[in-house]
Amino acid sequence: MKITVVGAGNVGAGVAQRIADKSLAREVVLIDVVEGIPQGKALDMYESSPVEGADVKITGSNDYEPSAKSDIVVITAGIARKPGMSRDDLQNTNAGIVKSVTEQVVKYSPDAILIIVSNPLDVMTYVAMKVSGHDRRRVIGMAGVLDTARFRSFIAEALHVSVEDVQAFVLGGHGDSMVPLVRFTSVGGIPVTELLPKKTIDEIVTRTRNGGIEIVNYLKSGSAYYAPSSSVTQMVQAIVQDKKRILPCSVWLQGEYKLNNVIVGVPVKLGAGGCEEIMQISLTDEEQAALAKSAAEVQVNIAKLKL
Ligand code: NAI
Ligand code: 2OP
Repeated sequence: MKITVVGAGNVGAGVAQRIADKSLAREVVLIDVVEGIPQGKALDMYESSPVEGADVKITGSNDYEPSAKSDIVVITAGIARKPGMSRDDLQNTNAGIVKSVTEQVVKYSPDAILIIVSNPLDVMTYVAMKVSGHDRRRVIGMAGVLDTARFRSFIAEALHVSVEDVQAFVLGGHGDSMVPLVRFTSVGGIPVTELLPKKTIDEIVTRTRNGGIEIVNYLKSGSAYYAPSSSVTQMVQAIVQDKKRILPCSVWLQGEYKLNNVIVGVPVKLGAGGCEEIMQISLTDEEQAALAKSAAEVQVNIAKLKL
């Protein structure tokens, strides 16, 4: 396995390091436009490998040639939010960046599976899909794993239980109207509604929706990267090890969940083939309406793109 991470900033460097530490690839290539940054970070990571016990070759570059024939490419290039900015405020700048990055990625690694991270996530996944010409199995956006991790950690905190025992998923676009599905949330198999009062669950849903901005308001100079890099790495692991994990990912929908021509988060089977299947579940009218609202917001932003 050869994995390239484009964007050697907070998320990209974290992803490269986690992939290397878990020995998920023989070779990791880190790419960025800023001279010296990917090279320096990659060398620093490589020097940690004797301590971590991971035999992974990690290199950094400002061009794409060293990334040739990658199996997976993670795209984190772009600008991040600062206080007062929404993810949508990043759209014009990041669309240009993701377009040019995808063109290079496809030129050097035509067979790679692409995992998109740059925001606004669902729209940038659309940009990568259009520019690459790949079908939806090979262009997958990361957001649902992160939003679900936030939801799960807040529930575990409220109940003083292990995070491992909290199962949940969040559907929809990676924005304020994402849809945490309380009905499918359980703790050790027990529905969360049996364990927490509605008021607490509602507060956790709201905190999950605002999970990104909560971190931005603390950091001020950028956005979250520890949980995002963990979330990307879980998706990479599912593909590398053909685990067939069921994870919420942003993919192109063609009639699934009564949605057409839009990218939003839905439960997906992730394995060696990328997005191998979209898992369909019946939603209540209220859940369906919330998902449709979230998807409509993504569609409005897709329509604003000039590719
Ligand atoms: P960052 O600013 O730390 O890193 C971004 C990197 O991209 C910088 O090193 C920059 O030089 C590089 N870059 C810019 N243009 C480039 C180009 N054309 N080619 C290659 N590299 C280029 O930002 P951070 O925190 O790493 O976030 C990256 C992106 O991921 C942002 O758009 C952010 O909003 C998004 N994000 C998305 C999440 C999600 O759940 N989908 C979670 C966290 C971040
Ligand atoms: C987040 O939710 C920045 O979208 C990113 O933290």
